[in-house]
Amino acid sequence: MGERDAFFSRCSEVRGTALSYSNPLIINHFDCDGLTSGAIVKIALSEAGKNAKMLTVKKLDGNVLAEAKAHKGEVIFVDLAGACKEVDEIKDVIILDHHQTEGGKTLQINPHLFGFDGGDEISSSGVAYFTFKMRVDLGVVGAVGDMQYPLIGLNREMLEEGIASGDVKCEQNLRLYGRGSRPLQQMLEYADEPFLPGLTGNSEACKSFLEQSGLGGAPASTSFYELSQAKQLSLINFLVSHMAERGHEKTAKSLIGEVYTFPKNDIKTEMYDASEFSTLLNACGRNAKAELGISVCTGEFGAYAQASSLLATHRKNLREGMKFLSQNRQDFGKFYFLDARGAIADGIVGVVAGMGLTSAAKKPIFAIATDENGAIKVSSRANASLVKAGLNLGMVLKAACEKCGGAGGGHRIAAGATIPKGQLDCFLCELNKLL
Ligand SMILES: [Mn+2]
Repeated sequence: MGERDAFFSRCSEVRGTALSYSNPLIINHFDCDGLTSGAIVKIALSEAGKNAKMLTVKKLDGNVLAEAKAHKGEVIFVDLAGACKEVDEIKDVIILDHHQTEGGKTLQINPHLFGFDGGDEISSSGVAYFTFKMRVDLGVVGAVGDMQYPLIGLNREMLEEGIASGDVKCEQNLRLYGRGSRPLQQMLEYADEPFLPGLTGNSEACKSFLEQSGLGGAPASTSFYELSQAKQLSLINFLVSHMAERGHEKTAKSLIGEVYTFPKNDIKTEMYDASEFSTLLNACGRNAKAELGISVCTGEFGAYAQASSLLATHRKNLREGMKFLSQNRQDFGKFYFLDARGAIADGIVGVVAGMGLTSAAKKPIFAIATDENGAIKVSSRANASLVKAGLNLGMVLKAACEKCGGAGGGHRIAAGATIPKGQLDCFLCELNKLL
């Protein structure tokens, strides 16, 4: 158990400092957790009458640090910078983060500094929620987007506050993508997390499956969430036995779990459901439309429609990426390797790598793509059992980069790095030594 009181008192110290700024610049990370936490800070400041500038970035590199310094103070780093020593050189700066850190001179609110695990107990969105006590929906979405599932620890505390205020609902339900935002048939046909044997990609099979489960009469546009509870249950039962009959009991079980929804948001949109909301925001960030993601969070008119069409394209890219992975993944003994340069965009290669690593995998995966500067972007993913056995991908990437002239780090279960174009062999050798 971490030091709760100290954590919450640091939250209020950070809030006080943030609200004292007159011309703040928010620099936040571009993934779902970074967008939601950045949006919470932005909304909190705007409610206090301050119009903060926002800079959403893929990573904290020299250019971003230079911009931070050029702003002459009042910089708020969100979901990054926790372990960056150079930040101490900027004056008037605060950090809200959850990545592994030892802390520094800068005022920082980070679960790791208070004995909490920022890998699975709370993410930046939760840190931002507890700092400003608003938009608990965004708090939950960021945690889910950072793969902190199910919600435990401080995340659980945030969830319970959301349930108490009527902003969040938590129940055991179907965990298939599109349960709010897609018609039933599409939900089954396009299912890719996980694939549904005999259904995914086969529209005729999905249609007759729905007829057999007694849902053939429902209007074609009906989503899972619009069904009565009894019909939801019967569809789940049919789906589970369909999978079990085909020898996929384990996958069938993974279809059911805790689901977090937001009754105050529109049931027909991704924003009704934490997991779908997070996918929507990731699609914005990973397709160079981070600002759009922020606008969706702040509820700007028209933003949702744009984001939702972007998501359709994003999912098509992911399906193609998965296909590439299934045909090109190599087994390097201690790890899997995917050279996706020229095939998968650097913004989504990590997502693809994660989707391609099952919970039963015995080794991590490292995937590479080319970034906008021509350097090699590395994304690595592990699973819970590998982490439990002691694997720390953040440390592995950091160490490998020290030898090969790159920069990397992150979490135990997911981490990233950028290395110079000519250093791939060196990097792979280091991985082989470190793992
Ligand atoms: Mn994060």
